[in-house]
Amino acid sequence: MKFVDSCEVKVVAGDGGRGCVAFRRERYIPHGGPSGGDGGKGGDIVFAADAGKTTLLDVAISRRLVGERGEHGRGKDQYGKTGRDLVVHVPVGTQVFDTATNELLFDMDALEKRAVIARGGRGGRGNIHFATPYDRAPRRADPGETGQELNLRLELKVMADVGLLGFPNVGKSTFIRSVSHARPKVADYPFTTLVPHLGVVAVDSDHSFVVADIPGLIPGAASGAGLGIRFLKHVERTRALLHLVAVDPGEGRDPVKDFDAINAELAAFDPKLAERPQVVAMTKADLPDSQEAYKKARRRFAKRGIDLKLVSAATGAGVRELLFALYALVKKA
Ligand SMILES: Nc1nc2c(ncn2[C@@H]2O[C@H](COP(=O)(O)OP(=O)(O)OP(=O)(O)O)[C@@H](O)[C@H]2O)c(=O)[nH]1
Ligand SMILES: [Mg+2]
Repeated sequence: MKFVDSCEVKVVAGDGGRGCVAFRRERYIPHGGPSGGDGGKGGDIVFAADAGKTTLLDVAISRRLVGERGEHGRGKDQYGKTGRDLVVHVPVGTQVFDTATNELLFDMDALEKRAVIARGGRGGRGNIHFATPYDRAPRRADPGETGQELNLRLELKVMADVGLLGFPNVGKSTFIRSVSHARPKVADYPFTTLVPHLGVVAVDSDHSFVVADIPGLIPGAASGAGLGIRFLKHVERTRALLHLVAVDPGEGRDPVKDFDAINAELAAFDPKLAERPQVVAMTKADLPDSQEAYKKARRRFAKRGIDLKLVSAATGAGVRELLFALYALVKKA
Protein backbone atom coordinates (compact mmCIF):
# COMPACT_ATOMS: atom_id res chain seq x y z
CA MET A 1 0.00 0.00 0.00
CA LYS A 2 1.25 3.45 -0.85
CA PHE A 3 1.92 5.76 2.06
CA VAL A 4 0.95 9.38 1.52
CA ASP A 5 1.35 11.77 4.45
CA SER A 6 0.79 15.09 2.72
CA CYS A 7 -1.54 16.20 -0.07
CA GLU A 8 -3.63 19.04 -1.39
CA VAL A 9 -7.32 18.83 -2.01
CA LYS A 10 -10.13 21.14 -2.98
CA VAL A 11 -13.35 20.79 -1.03
CA VAL A 12 -16.62 22.13 -2.33
CA ALA A 13 -19.68 21.75 -0.14
CA GLY A 14 -23.07 21.36 -1.81
CA ASP A 15 -25.02 24.42 -2.94
CA GLY A 16 -28.40 25.10 -1.40
CA GLY A 17 -31.43 24.40 -3.60
CA ARG A 18 -33.43 27.29 -5.11
CA GLY A 19 -36.61 28.47 -3.50
CA CYS A 20 -39.67 28.03 -5.69
CA VAL A 21 -42.26 30.47 -6.99
CA ALA A 22 -45.62 28.72 -7.30
CA PHE A 23 -49.28 29.38 -6.56
CA ARG A 24 -51.98 27.21 -5.20
CA ARG A 25 -54.37 26.31 -7.99
CA GLU A 26 -57.39 24.39 -6.94
CA ARG A 27 -60.97 24.28 -7.99
CA TYR A 28 -63.24 26.50 -5.89
CA ILE A 29 -60.24 28.21 -4.27
CA PRO A 30 -59.62 31.37 -6.23
CA HIS A 31 -56.41 33.29 -5.48
CA GLY A 32 -54.98 30.30 -3.65
CA GLY A 33 -51.86 32.20 -2.65
CA PRO A 34 -48.17 31.34 -2.89
CA SER A 35 -47.13 27.71 -2.48
CA GLY A 36 -43.46 27.61 -3.56
CA GLY A 37 -41.37 25.67 -1.04
CA ASP A 38 -37.79 26.29 0.12
CA GLY A 39 -34.74 24.72 -1.42
CA GLY A 40 -32.88 22.11 0.64
CA LYS A 41 -29.55 22.78 2.33
CA GLY A 42 -26.45 21.60 0.46
CA GLY A 43 -24.42 18.70 1.87
CA ASP A 44 -21.46 19.43 4.17
CA ILE A 45 -17.98 18.03 3.73
CA VAL A 46 -17.21 16.16 6.95
CA PHE A 47 -13.89 14.62 7.97
CA ALA A 48 -13.90 11.65 10.34
CA ALA A 49 -10.75 10.38 12.05
CA ASP A 50 -10.67 6.66 11.37
CA ALA A 51 -8.39 4.15 13.10
CA GLY A 52 -8.50 1.92 10.04
CA LYS A 53 -6.83 4.52 7.82
CA THR A 54 -3.06 4.81 7.72
CA THR A 55 -2.51 6.93 4.63
CA LEU A 56 -4.00 9.95 2.87
CA LEU A 57 -3.79 8.09 -0.41
CA ASP A 58 -7.51 8.11 -1.27
CA VAL A 59 -7.84 11.83 -0.56
CA ALA A 60 -4.72 12.56 -2.60
CA ILE A 61 -6.20 10.64 -5.53
CA SER A 62 -9.61 12.32 -5.46
CA ARG A 63 -8.16 15.88 -5.41
CA ARG A 64 -11.67 17.37 -5.33
CA LEU A 65 -14.30 16.51 -2.76
CA VAL A 66 -17.75 17.70 -3.69
CA GLY A 67 -20.89 17.74 -1.53
CA GLU A 68 -24.36 17.01 -2.86
CA ARG A 69 -26.54 19.94 -3.88
CA GLY A 70 -29.76 20.59 -1.95
CA GLU A 71 -32.91 19.88 -3.93
CA HIS A 72 -34.83 22.85 -5.30
CA GLY A 73 -38.11 23.75 -3.66
CA ARG A 74 -41.29 22.82 -5.55
CA GLY A 75 -44.91 23.86 -5.79
CA LYS A 76 -47.63 22.65 -3.39
CA ASP A 77 -45.51 23.78 -0.42
CA GLN A 78 -42.87 21.16 -1.05
CA TYR A 79 -39.44 21.76 0.43
CA GLY A 80 -36.37 20.45 -1.35
CA LYS A 81 -34.45 17.59 0.24
CA THR A 82 -31.20 18.34 2.09
CA GLY A 83 -28.09 17.29 0.17
CA ARG A 84 -26.27 14.32 1.67
CA ASP A 85 -23.07 15.13 3.64
CA LEU A 86 -19.88 13.75 2.17
CA VAL A 87 -18.05 11.96 4.99
CA VAL A 88 -14.36 11.52 4.26
CA HIS A 89 -12.41 9.07 6.43
CA VAL A 90 -8.91 10.28 7.23
CA PRO A 91 -6.17 8.78 9.42
CA VAL A 92 -6.05 9.83 13.05
CA GLY A 93 -3.47 12.63 13.27
CA THR A 94 -4.43 14.40 10.04
CA GLN A 95 -4.03 18.16 10.23
CA VAL A 96 -6.03 20.36 7.90
CA PHE A 97 -4.47 23.62 6.70
CA ASP A 98 -5.85 26.39 4.53
CA THR A 99 -3.53 26.42 1.51
CA ALA A 100 -3.82 30.16 1.03
CA THR A 101 -3.18 31.31 4.61
CA ASN A 102 -1.33 28.26 5.94
CA GLU A 103 -3.62 28.42 8.97
CA LEU A 104 -4.34 25.20 10.85
CA LEU A 105 -8.10 24.81 10.57
CA PHE A 106 -8.68 21.39 12.09
CA ASP A 107 -6.62 18.77 13.85
CA MET A 108 -8.09 15.29 13.62
CA ASP A 109 -6.06 14.22 16.62
CA ALA A 110 -8.46 11.86 18.34
CA LEU A 111 -10.14 8.66 17.32
CA GLU A 112 -13.72 9.11 16.03
CA LYS A 113 -13.29 12.89 15.92
CA ARG A 114 -15.52 14.55 13.34
CA ALA A 115 -15.33 18.02 11.91
CA VAL A 116 -17.41 19.89 9.37
CA ILE A 117 -14.70 21.08 7.02
CA ALA A 118 -16.95 22.98 4.60
CA ARG A 119 -20.58 23.94 5.12
CA GLY A 120 -23.23 23.36 2.53
CA GLY A 121 -25.18 26.43 1.39
CA ARG A 122 -28.59 27.18 2.88
CA GLY A 123 -31.59 26.54 0.68
CA GLY A 124 -33.34 29.58 -0.79
CA ARG A 125 -36.75 30.56 0.59
CA GLY A 126 -39.74 29.82 -1.57
CA ASN A 127 -42.44 32.40 -2.21
CA ILE A 128 -44.64 31.16 0.65
CA HIS A 129 -42.40 33.24 2.89
CA PHE A 130 -42.86 36.46 1.00
CA ALA A 131 -46.62 37.02 1.20
CA THR A 132 -47.58 40.22 3.02
CA PRO A 133 -50.93 41.96 3.44
CA TYR A 134 -49.90 44.24 0.58
CA ASP A 135 -48.55 41.56 -1.72
CA ARG A 136 -50.50 38.39 -1.47
CA ALA A 137 -49.11 36.94 -4.67
CA PRO A 138 -45.35 37.45 -4.36
CA ARG A 139 -43.27 36.39 -7.33
CA ARG A 140 -40.14 36.37 -5.28
CA ALA A 141 -38.01 33.44 -4.10
CA ASP A 142 -34.37 33.27 -3.02
CA PRO A 143 -31.69 31.38 -4.87
CA GLY A 144 -29.79 28.82 -2.83
CA GLU A 145 -26.60 29.89 -1.11
CA THR A 146 -23.45 28.47 -2.68
CA GLY A 147 -21.56 25.83 -0.69
CA GLN A 148 -18.32 26.75 1.04
CA GLU A 149 -15.25 26.16 -1.10
CA LEU A 150 -11.73 25.75 0.26
CA ASN A 151 -8.31 24.73 -0.93
CA LEU A 152 -6.73 22.59 1.74
CA ARG A 153 -3.42 20.99 2.51
CA LEU A 154 -3.55 17.85 4.61
CA GLU A 155 -0.60 16.74 6.70
CA LEU A 156 -0.59 13.44 8.49
CA LYS A 157 1.38 13.29 11.72
CA VAL A 158 0.73 9.93 13.26
CA MET A 159 -0.37 9.91 16.87
CA ALA A 160 1.78 7.68 19.04
CA ASP A 161 2.98 7.76 22.63
CA VAL A 162 6.47 6.52 21.89
CA GLY A 163 8.58 7.06 18.79
CA LEU A 164 11.34 4.64 17.81
CA LEU A 165 14.67 6.09 16.80
CA GLY A 166 17.84 4.49 15.59
CA PHE A 167 20.20 3.77 12.74
CA PRO A 168 18.99 1.38 10.05
CA ASN A 169 19.29 -2.27 11.05
CA VAL A 170 19.46 -1.76 14.83
CA GLY A 171 16.32 -3.83 15.21
CA LYS A 172 13.54 -1.24 15.54
CA SER A 173 11.03 -3.20 13.53
CA THR A 174 11.97 -6.49 15.15
CA PHE A 175 11.35 -4.87 18.52
CA ILE A 176 7.93 -3.50 17.61
CA ARG A 177 6.97 -6.88 16.14
CA SER A 178 7.95 -8.60 19.36
CA VAL A 179 5.85 -6.33 21.58
CA SER A 180 2.78 -5.58 19.43
CA HIS A 181 0.69 -6.85 16.56
CA ALA A 182 2.35 -4.43 14.14
CA ARG A 183 4.06 -6.27 11.29
CA PRO A 184 6.66 -4.05 9.66
CA LYS A 185 9.12 -5.92 7.45
CA VAL A 186 12.39 -7.08 9.03
CA ALA A 187 15.56 -7.82 7.08
CA ASP A 188 19.32 -7.61 7.50
CA TYR A 189 19.79 -4.67 5.16
CA PRO A 190 19.40 -0.95 5.93
CA PHE A 191 16.20 0.93 5.14
CA THR A 192 13.93 -2.06 5.32
CA THR A 193 11.23 0.10 6.82
CA LEU A 194 10.08 2.69 4.32
CA VAL A 195 6.96 4.06 5.98
CA PRO A 196 5.88 4.54 9.60
CA HIS A 197 4.12 1.68 11.36
CA LEU A 198 2.09 1.89 14.54
CA GLY A 199 1.86 -0.83 17.17
CA VAL A 200 -0.22 -1.02 20.32
CA VAL A 201 1.82 -2.38 23.22
CA ALA A 202 -0.12 -3.93 26.09
CA VAL A 203 1.81 -3.46 29.33
CA ASP A 204 -0.79 -5.48 31.19
CA SER A 205 -4.49 -6.20 30.71
CA ASP A 206 -5.63 -2.59 31.03
CA HIS A 207 -2.62 -0.43 30.25
CA SER A 208 -1.26 0.10 26.81
CA PHE A 209 0.56 2.64 24.71
CA VAL A 210 1.21 3.18 21.02
CA VAL A 211 4.67 2.92 19.48
CA ALA A 212 5.60 4.31 16.07
CA ASP A 213 8.33 2.60 14.06
CA ILE A 214 9.86 4.97 11.56
CA PRO A 215 12.51 4.47 8.88
CA GLY A 216 16.10 4.47 10.16
CA LEU A 217 18.15 7.66 10.33
CA ILE A 218 21.77 8.25 9.35
CA PRO A 219 24.09 11.24 9.73
CA GLY A 220 23.12 13.92 7.27
CA ALA A 221 19.46 12.89 7.38
CA ALA A 222 18.55 16.51 8.12
CA SER A 223 19.90 17.44 4.71
CA GLY A 224 18.34 14.47 2.96
CA ALA A 225 20.81 11.58 3.39
CA GLY A 226 19.23 8.12 3.38
CA LEU A 227 15.48 8.48 3.59
CA GLY A 228 16.03 11.89 5.18
CA ILE A 229 14.08 13.28 8.07
CA ARG A 230 10.79 13.39 6.21
CA PHE A 231 9.47 10.83 8.68
CA LEU A 232 10.63 12.59 11.81
CA LYS A 233 7.46 14.61 11.84
CA HIS A 234 5.78 11.35 12.77
CA VAL A 235 7.52 11.32 16.15
CA GLU A 236 6.75 15.01 16.76
CA ARG A 237 3.57 14.22 18.61
CA THR A 238 5.00 11.47 20.81
CA ARG A 239 5.56 11.87 24.53
CA ALA A 240 8.75 9.85 24.73
CA LEU A 241 11.34 8.33 22.42
CA LEU A 242 12.90 4.91 22.47
CA HIS A 243 16.38 5.24 21.07
CA LEU A 244 17.86 1.90 20.00
CA VAL A 245 21.55 1.26 19.42
CA ALA A 246 23.31 -1.93 18.35
CA VAL A 247 26.73 -3.28 17.61
CA ASP A 248 26.74 -5.26 14.43
CA PRO A 249 29.78 -7.35 13.70
CA GLY A 250 31.74 -5.98 10.78
CA GLU A 251 30.05 -2.61 10.66
CA GLY A 252 32.47 -0.99 13.07
CA ARG A 253 29.89 1.36 14.48
CA ASP A 254 30.00 2.87 17.90
CA PRO A 255 26.83 3.04 20.01
CA VAL A 256 27.69 6.34 21.71
CA LYS A 257 28.68 8.02 18.44
CA ASP A 258 25.53 6.68 16.78
CA PHE A 259 23.44 8.02 19.61
CA ASP A 260 25.01 11.48 19.29
CA ALA A 261 24.71 11.47 15.52
CA ILE A 262 20.99 10.80 15.66
CA ASN A 263 20.40 13.36 18.36
CA ALA A 264 22.19 15.91 16.19
CA GLU A 265 19.78 15.13 13.33
CA LEU A 266 16.89 15.42 15.75
CA ALA A 267 18.04 18.84 16.92
CA ALA A 268 18.50 19.97 13.32
CA PHE A 269 14.93 18.95 12.59
CA ASP A 270 13.35 20.45 15.69
CA PRO A 271 15.18 21.45 18.89
CA LYS A 272 12.05 20.72 20.93
CA LEU A 273 12.09 17.14 19.70
CA ALA A 274 15.69 16.77 20.87
CA GLU A 275 14.54 17.55 24.42
CA ARG A 276 11.86 14.86 24.44
CA PRO A 277 12.62 12.26 27.13
CA GLN A 278 14.45 9.24 25.72
CA VAL A 279 14.99 5.70 26.90
CA VAL A 280 18.15 4.26 25.38
CA ALA A 281 18.60 0.56 24.85
CA MET A 282 21.08 -1.69 23.16
CA THR A 283 19.43 -4.44 21.11
CA LYS A 284 20.42 -7.95 20.06
CA ALA A 285 21.46 -8.92 23.60
CA ASP A 286 21.50 -12.55 22.52
CA LEU A 287 24.61 -11.99 20.37
CA PRO A 288 27.89 -12.48 22.30
CA ASP A 289 29.31 -9.33 20.66
CA SER A 290 26.52 -7.23 22.13
CA GLN A 291 27.11 -8.43 25.68
CA GLU A 292 30.77 -7.47 25.45
CA ALA A 293 30.02 -4.10 23.94
CA TYR A 294 27.24 -3.43 26.42
CA LYS A 295 29.58 -3.41 29.43
CA LYS A 296 31.74 -0.69 27.89
CA ALA A 297 28.91 1.30 26.37
CA ARG A 298 26.98 1.24 29.61
CA ARG A 299 29.80 3.04 31.45
CA ARG A 300 30.10 5.64 28.71
CA PHE A 301 26.36 6.33 28.72
CA ALA A 302 26.38 6.48 32.53
CA LYS A 303 28.80 9.40 32.31
CA ARG A 304 26.07 11.29 30.51
CA GLY A 305 23.54 10.30 33.12
CA ILE A 306 21.89 7.75 30.85
CA ASP A 307 21.02 4.29 32.10
CA LEU A 308 21.63 2.16 29.00
CA LYS A 309 19.34 -0.85 28.86
CA LEU A 310 19.99 -4.15 27.13
CA VAL A 311 17.27 -6.07 25.30
CA SER A 312 16.84 -8.91 22.89
CA ALA A 313 13.76 -9.00 20.73
CA ALA A 314 14.82 -12.51 19.76
CA THR A 315 14.78 -14.00 23.27
CA GLY A 316 12.63 -11.39 25.01
CA ALA A 317 15.35 -10.65 27.57
CA GLY A 318 14.99 -7.20 29.12
CA VAL A 319 11.93 -6.38 27.05
CA ARG A 320 9.41 -6.22 29.90
CA GLU A 321 11.57 -3.88 31.97
CA LEU A 322 12.03 -1.67 28.96
CA LEU A 323 8.28 -1.52 28.41
CA PHE A 324 7.69 -0.54 32.04
CA ALA A 325 10.30 2.21 31.79
CA LEU A 326 8.61 3.53 28.67
CA TYR A 327 5.17 3.32 30.16
CA ALA A 328 6.34 5.29 33.19
CA LEU A 329 7.64 8.05 30.91
CA VAL A 330 4.46 8.11 28.87
CA LYS A 331 2.38 8.40 32.03
CA LYS A 332 4.53 11.20 33.38
CA ALA A 333 4.43 13.29 30.21
N1 LIG B 1 20.15 -11.78 17.03
C1 LIG B 1 19.27 -10.80 16.96
N2 LIG B 1 19.05 -10.20 15.78
C2 LIG B 1 18.16 -9.19 15.73
C3 LIG B 1 17.46 -8.75 16.89
N3 LIG B 1 16.67 -7.71 16.54
C4 LIG B 1 16.86 -7.54 15.21
N4 LIG B 1 17.74 -8.43 14.70
C5 LIG B 1 18.18 -8.54 13.31
O1 LIG B 1 18.70 -7.31 12.84
C6 LIG B 1 18.34 -7.08 11.46
C7 LIG B 1 17.65 -5.74 11.31
O2 LIG B 1 16.42 -5.74 12.00
P1 LIG B 1 15.22 -4.72 11.68
O3 LIG B 1 14.22 -4.91 12.75
O4 LIG B 1 14.77 -4.86 10.27
O5 LIG B 1 15.99 -3.34 11.85
P2 LIG B 1 15.40 -1.85 11.69
O6 LIG B 1 16.05 -1.03 12.74
O7 LIG B 1 13.92 -1.86 11.67
O8 LIG B 1 16.00 -1.47 10.29
P3 LIG B 1 15.45 -0.39 9.20
O9 LIG B 1 13.99 -0.61 9.03
O10 LIG B 1 16.22 -0.73 7.96
O11 LIG B 1 15.79 0.95 9.75
C8 LIG B 1 17.47 -8.25 11.08
O12 LIG B 1 18.25 -9.19 10.38
C9 LIG B 1 17.00 -8.82 12.39
O13 LIG B 1 16.74 -10.20 12.32
C10 LIG B 1 17.74 -9.43 18.14
O14 LIG B 1 17.19 -9.12 19.20
N5 LIG B 1 18.65 -10.43 18.10
MG1 LIG C 1 12.64 -1.31 10.26
